Amino acid sequence: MATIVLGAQWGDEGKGKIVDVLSEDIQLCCRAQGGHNAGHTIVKGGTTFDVHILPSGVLTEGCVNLIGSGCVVYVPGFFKELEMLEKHGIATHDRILLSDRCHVDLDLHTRVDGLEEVELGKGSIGTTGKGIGPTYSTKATRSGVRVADIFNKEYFDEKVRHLASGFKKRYGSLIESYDVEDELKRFDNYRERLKPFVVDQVPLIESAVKGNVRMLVEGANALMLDIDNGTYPYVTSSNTGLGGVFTGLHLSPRKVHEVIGVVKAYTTRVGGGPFPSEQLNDAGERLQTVGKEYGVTTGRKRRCGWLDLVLVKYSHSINWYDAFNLTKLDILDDFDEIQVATEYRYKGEKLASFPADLHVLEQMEVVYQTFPGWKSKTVGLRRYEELPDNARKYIEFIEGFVGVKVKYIGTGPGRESMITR
Ligand code: 2SA
Ligand code: GDP
Ligand code: MG
Repeated sequence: MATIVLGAQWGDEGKGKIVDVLSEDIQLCCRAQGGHNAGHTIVKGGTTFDVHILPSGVLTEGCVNLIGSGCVVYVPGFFKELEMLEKHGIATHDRILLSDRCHVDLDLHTRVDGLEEVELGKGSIGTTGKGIGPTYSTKATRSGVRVADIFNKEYFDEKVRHLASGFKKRYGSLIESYDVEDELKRFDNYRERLKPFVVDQVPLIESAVKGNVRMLVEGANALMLDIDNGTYPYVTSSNTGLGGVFTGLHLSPRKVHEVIGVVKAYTTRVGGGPFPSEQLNDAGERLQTVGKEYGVTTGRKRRCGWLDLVLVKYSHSINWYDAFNLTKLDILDDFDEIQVATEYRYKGEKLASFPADLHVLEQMEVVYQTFPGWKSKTVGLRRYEELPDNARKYIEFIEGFVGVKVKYIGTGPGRESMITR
């Protein structure tokens, strides 16, 4: 049976930390979608680890980690992360697996990612520039290459040359300096190094399910970045919600033990697009600086705002969370007042849910409820009873509003700074 951890907002809720904590009791930790656009930070024994394509169970001895078929993989990035682990004395062989059905994110895709951003101009999505959109695009148009193809050199080279010549026609001089032969030569190098990590995921998951292996699935990005359910087109190019787990991992929905939604105690978003509860004021700046809200992959400042429960409720109506991990509660410790978005109004009417129409999102009014702050340190607390009254009221309001129990509460970046109820 699988426990699934999913981001409930726009990402960077702190999925890496809870996955690391839960992986202690887990045999197989999996990623199902996304690529090295993700940035998951784990603070363990005073050391900070950032993983991008590797699942956050990699630091746990005895936990095998799988990059599932729905992911896109930038091979040089994969090796870079392995090297980072090896530098810390963490074993990689036999415990990191890569599905042969993953699509390969090439340097070619990265080059084109940048160009599509430039073309979009003002309405730019603000991608991580890691080639994610172009790789999922070539997957959808059936012109991409998969990890399995890497091992059939002739076929792989021909497919990549074909892809490159198509892109050269489309982008002309803009990608003149891209040399496909250079990229293919690099793959000659990777081929043998990559082989020991590659698996056929289908029988692997089948036997894991039949053998009652304890599985943990780590969502990357988050529901509001889901290509179907997020704030399209300001989204990533995969299904970051619950659905993506089943297609990306070949896992049956009947084999799910629990879905845990990770909710930051306020809201952040990195990149362009609508953000109803964004605070372009002192409160937003404070959340950004106190919360150290910088992108783990790109270093960009994250946009910040109050917790938006209309959004979290919408997220729940798609992912059906069994429990929440509320993170970064400690970041609110010094605020006199804390606001929470509880209603959207458009042309005088209350909206029933998070709207799809970007114009409505732009014009609607956001209604907030104000809570008194707790003005005392929660950093490092580990028992619910130790939390100040106002912090507990805040948590219980969230539970009541969305109808999901807050089972885990983050009180600091370290794995030990967690309240479990
Ligand atoms: P892309 O690169 O095509 O997936 O970008 C499309 C949108 O998805 C957003 N996105 C993210 N949002 C939050 N966190 C992400 N990971 C990094 C982190 C982000 C970083 O952990 O901090 O370092 O900037 C992530 N990855 C993609 C992206 O901002 C676009 O809005
Ligand atoms: P992810 O993409 O969801 O895994 O989240 P990120 O790792 O991108 O961003 C979350 C950041 O918050 C990381 O720097 C974490 O170390 C940090 N973090 C996670 N939980 C907590 C918490 O409860 N309190 C504090 N102060 N930091 C946290
Ligand atoms: Mg992140």
